[in-house]
Amino acid sequence: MTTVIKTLLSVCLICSCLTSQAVSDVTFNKKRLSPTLELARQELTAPGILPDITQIRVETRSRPSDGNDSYEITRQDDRITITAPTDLGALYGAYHLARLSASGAHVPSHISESPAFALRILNHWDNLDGTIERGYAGRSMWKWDELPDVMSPRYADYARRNASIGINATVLNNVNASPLILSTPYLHKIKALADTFRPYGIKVFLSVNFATPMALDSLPTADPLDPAVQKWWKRKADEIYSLIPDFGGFLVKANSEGQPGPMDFGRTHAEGANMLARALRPHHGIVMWRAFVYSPIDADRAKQAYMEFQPLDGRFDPNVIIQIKNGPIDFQPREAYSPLFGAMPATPQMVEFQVTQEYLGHANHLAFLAPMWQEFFSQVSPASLKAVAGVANVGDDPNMTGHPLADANWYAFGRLAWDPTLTPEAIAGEWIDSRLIDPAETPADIRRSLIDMFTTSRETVVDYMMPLGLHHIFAWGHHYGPEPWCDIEGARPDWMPSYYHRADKAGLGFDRTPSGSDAVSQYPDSLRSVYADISTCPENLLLWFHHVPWDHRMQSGRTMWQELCHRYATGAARAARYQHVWADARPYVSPAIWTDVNRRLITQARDAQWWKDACVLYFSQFSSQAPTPEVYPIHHTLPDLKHINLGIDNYTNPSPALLDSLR
Ligand code: GCW
Repeated sequence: MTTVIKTLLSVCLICSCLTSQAVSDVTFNKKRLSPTLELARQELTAPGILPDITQIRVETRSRPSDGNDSYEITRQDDRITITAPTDLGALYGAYHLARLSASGAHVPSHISESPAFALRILNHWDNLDGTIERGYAGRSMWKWDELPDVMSPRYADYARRNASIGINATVLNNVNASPLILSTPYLHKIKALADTFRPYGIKVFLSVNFATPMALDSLPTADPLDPAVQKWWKRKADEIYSLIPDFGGFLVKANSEGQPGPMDFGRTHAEGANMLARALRPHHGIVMWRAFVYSPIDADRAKQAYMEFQPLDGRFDPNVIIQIKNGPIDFQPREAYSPLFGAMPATPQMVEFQVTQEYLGHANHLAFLAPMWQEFFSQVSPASLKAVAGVANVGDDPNMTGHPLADANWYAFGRLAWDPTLTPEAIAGEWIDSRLIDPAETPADIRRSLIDMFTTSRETVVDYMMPLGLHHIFAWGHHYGPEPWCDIEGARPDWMPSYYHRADKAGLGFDRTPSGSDAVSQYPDSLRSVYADISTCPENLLLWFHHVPWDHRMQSGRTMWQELCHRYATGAARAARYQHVWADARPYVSPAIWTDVNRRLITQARDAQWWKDACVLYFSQFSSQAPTPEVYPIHHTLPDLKHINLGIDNYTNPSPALLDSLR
């Protein structure tokens, strides 16, 4: 396969070798193929797929009671059989073969697959005006002004890309939801999308604004206990299902960051969620109710979701799932897991990951996130969760993800939602082999270095942004550059970096032990004691849980200050080294992708310098110690950095004054 052809892989998953033949004999036990089986047939007869195979037989039993997405693949010599209880299972089997084929891998004699989670869902934060909150890959894919009359072919591409990695649901709009999404004209647009996605096994969900009855139909209240409000939601649910019979349900951000919710009417989250759940229940719909809240009751933001939700355990209807971000604060480069997981045994829970890189360098930095999600699953058992959601990194950019390598995060999300035991190395290898290089033509050491670059990249970002458990020291608003000094008059204290880093002459970090905010007590006993003790707390979370003296001795033998300098220096150095890995890979990657990624890696390395310089210079004012030698060269001065505000807009469109200040 030539590297140029690989360029096309972002829109065409199976295009192996265009000159070779298709599998000549693909047969089905069913006489009439459903749209889903028709898609499977297309995948299995695509040119170049499985050059060693002559025959593929697809056996589906379609017993709806089996209702799962599992499949088996058996191979005997040059013949393959896919067996699945449902048509969708067969399609997943076809995608599995397509994946193996695209990466040139051998088809083993037996494969048996069944997803760990029944619901594997993307959350789009797309607004109806075409913008995407925290989106870095262009504008929204959904062309609301054209729908339902004009159907972009990209809708089917999108569905295929999801289905090919096992994603089976999507929330189309931002959790900061416009009430208009539930208006009848919009429902017709959504129906058109749902019809396109259905053969791919993708169910549509919507984010809803809790006050929609007031905004759309002038009801005087949205009180969940008011019968007129309940009736309004029931009617709305009936209307939705009359158009989209397999509609999935609602995602709700309530009483958070200005969004309306049941608490505006003196009701609880449970009362609000149950009211919506009862409207959906006759249609088998569900409510995903987010636990991302800021409660006024406690100073430590890391404790708030737990304090607000844990007491409601057992009060939610069975078709409500509480959707919890992986960490207790907000998608930071590294967080401890949210203690709400496992703390509500009588309530279904699901995790929300962020695939879009709001806090990890947007579409400029390479940060392969499988290691982060794997870390989460090593702490929270997948078996304790009902579902997995990922905030999408998808937009209308030609490659859909902005950074060409960010497609690997979309891919990794789908693969881990299917099988959370997959290792980051395995996922990176699959993606690199099938979408970036031709493994047969790429030297093993180059392939290995690419996999290493992927699997170390998240830790690299942690090191140059927020090592040792530091968190939320981002620049105001855009969350791109560093601004540990940020101080906005009148803003919420828990949006200020100093709230989190707490730097002073004594040390650095947030004391969450019993002598501090006591957030450690929200964890199970076994962990509480580990986290609460500075000598047993994992060092990668040290400043998350402790206010640590500058001269505290670390495992490396360095003091905390020296270790901090060391992490910033190694993070920045590693980011710079990725350019060499990429340079070596140049002959094996398509020129367009190579050039694009190269440009972004240069930006990333420069940003890593900014982070290192800003944080080390800023914190040295408190440590009263000079940066260690490995931090040098230091390229900027603190006054310059403060003056610049390191915003993404400043950075991508630098003003002459900014450029001057950097010279
Ligand atoms: O991560 C923060 C973001 C907001 C987002 C919010 C949330 C959609 O900065 O942009 O709003 O979390 O998850 O609701």
